[in-house]
Amino acid sequence: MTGANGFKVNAFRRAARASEGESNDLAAWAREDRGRLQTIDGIGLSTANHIVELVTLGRIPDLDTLRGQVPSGLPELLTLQGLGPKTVKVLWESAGITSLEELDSAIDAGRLAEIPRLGPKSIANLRLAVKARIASGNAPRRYRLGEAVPQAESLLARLRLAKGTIRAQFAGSARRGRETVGDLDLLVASTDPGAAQTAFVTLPGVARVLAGGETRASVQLENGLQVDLRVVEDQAFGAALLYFTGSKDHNVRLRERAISRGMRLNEYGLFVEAEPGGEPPSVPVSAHTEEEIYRALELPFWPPELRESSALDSFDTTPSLVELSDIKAELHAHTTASDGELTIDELAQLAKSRGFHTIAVTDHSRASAQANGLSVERLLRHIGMIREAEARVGGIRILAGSEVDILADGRLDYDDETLARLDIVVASPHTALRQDPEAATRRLVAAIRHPLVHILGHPTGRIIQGRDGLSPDMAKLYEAARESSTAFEVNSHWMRLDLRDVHVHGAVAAGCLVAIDCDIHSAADADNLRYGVATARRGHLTAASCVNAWPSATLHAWLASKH
Ligand code: DGT
Ligand code: CA
Ligand code: CA
Ligand code: ZN
Repeated sequence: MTGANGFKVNAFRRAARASEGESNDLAAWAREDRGRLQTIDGIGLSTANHIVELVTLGRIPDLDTLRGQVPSGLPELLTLQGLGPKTVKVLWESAGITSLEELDSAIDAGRLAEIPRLGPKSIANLRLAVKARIASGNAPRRYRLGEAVPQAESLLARLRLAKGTIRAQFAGSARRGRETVGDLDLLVASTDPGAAQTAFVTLPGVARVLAGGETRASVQLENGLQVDLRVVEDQAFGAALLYFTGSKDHNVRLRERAISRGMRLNEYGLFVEAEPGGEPPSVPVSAHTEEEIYRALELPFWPPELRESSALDSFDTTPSLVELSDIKAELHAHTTASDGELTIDELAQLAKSRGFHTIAVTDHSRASAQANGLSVERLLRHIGMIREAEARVGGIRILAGSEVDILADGRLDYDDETLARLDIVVASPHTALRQDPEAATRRLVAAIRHPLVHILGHPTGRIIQGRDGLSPDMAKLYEAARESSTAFEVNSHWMRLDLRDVHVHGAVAAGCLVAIDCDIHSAADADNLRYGVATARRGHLTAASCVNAWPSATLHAWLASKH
């Protein structure tokens, strides 16, 4: 908007994404060892200096200067569908528009018609975007993965019934398994694009149509979520899926790779570059599947969860990430004894129906009084009932466990003698989640190193879009966990996803074990496993380091090693 050099703008974007995806504590590097910042792919000297400023001064002087050059309501306009920096600049300079409200009244007054860059169709689409934003309370909201994915699947189920549909899939950040998504991106291969379009805009739950065209449409659902649809030919579905899965960064790198091999990659396929003076070839080298395109670019297939910002040469072969079907045990579940909805038997049946060999009953400990945590006496009786249930149900190991509170000072909520009676101990922080990083580090390290603890449950206690939770020095936690063979939980609930993806990556790189669990309180919670698995995959977790993917004997040997 200020006319800055595009390469410089992109360098900042790249650095922002690189630091967002970094599992190391960049603030510590900025204070102690600033040269190390530049070892991160995407961070150069100038952006490293700005990170140091941000950490040491609490602000970036250049950014303050830039903010001073632009009206404060203007950057928000960039978050509207269809508005890029060049158009926003024109709106500002030739129509004096500096905020959403001013844009809204300018559209209503018909004042945009005189602006050169904007045709009637763009103005109509912009009007819908502005009205939708104002209707949704002015905030560009992001939706949590577990709020968006079920929506995507029910929309796809209906689109698959439309005449001419061959395949249909969701792409975008939802497919990459990001913890929040800005909008949904649906892709349909169809022999009858008109039928797909009609089916789309008349889907139940659609509140308004934001934009339409021959092969594309955008709608807003009643809950405010925006959904973009692309209809493509089946022959080019792979290329479109690759393009719309993103991330933009990954796409840019793939395109560079194609160019370096004399090819051109776009949403329609991978093409051989035209001979000088010749016609561009209309038949792609590959376009039908993503796998073919990666192969033609001489790259291993990149799982969608890894398509964020890593350089393309980070793998020689496809990393064999943990998969949903690898999970054979649930190690964190509650029953009616504390705050769960299921009985021990119902829980066991649920786990059996998923093909699991083991289910751990881990009700809350006494400090979680609001969750009806168990006194020592109740716990001892509960262990007896779990043993009886195991004998009664059959065909599955039912472990007697506890989700024991980690008190603010790092002590556990039951004494060691009580804990020693259990098959599995999940230790979790539930209170004092605002304590300072040093205290949080001491607290969590103490729990990790406790000889009877197997799993550190939802380690930071964060709630996505709710609370930040603890921010311990993760490197110290990784070290303690590796030395004591304690696993970090990835809590699969889409409000938690804790550990988060970048911390899973840090733990995996440090050689730690990870447990992916659903923290089951009701039967539906078991369906959240996919989000936990996606988060773990974003953190490069393999089945070998995931305790829930181990065969029964390996899992039980690890559990027994803690006595
Ligand atoms: P979101 O919706 O903010 O959570 O994130 P995405 O990644 O789903 O982004 P979205 O919905 O804007 O676009 C979906 C994908 O389409 C994106 O990941 C990559 C591709 N794409 C969209 N616009 C561009 C673009 O201008 N350049 C490139 N290279 N790719 C784009
Ligand atoms: Ca999206
Ligand atoms: Ca989109
Ligand atoms: Zn729990």
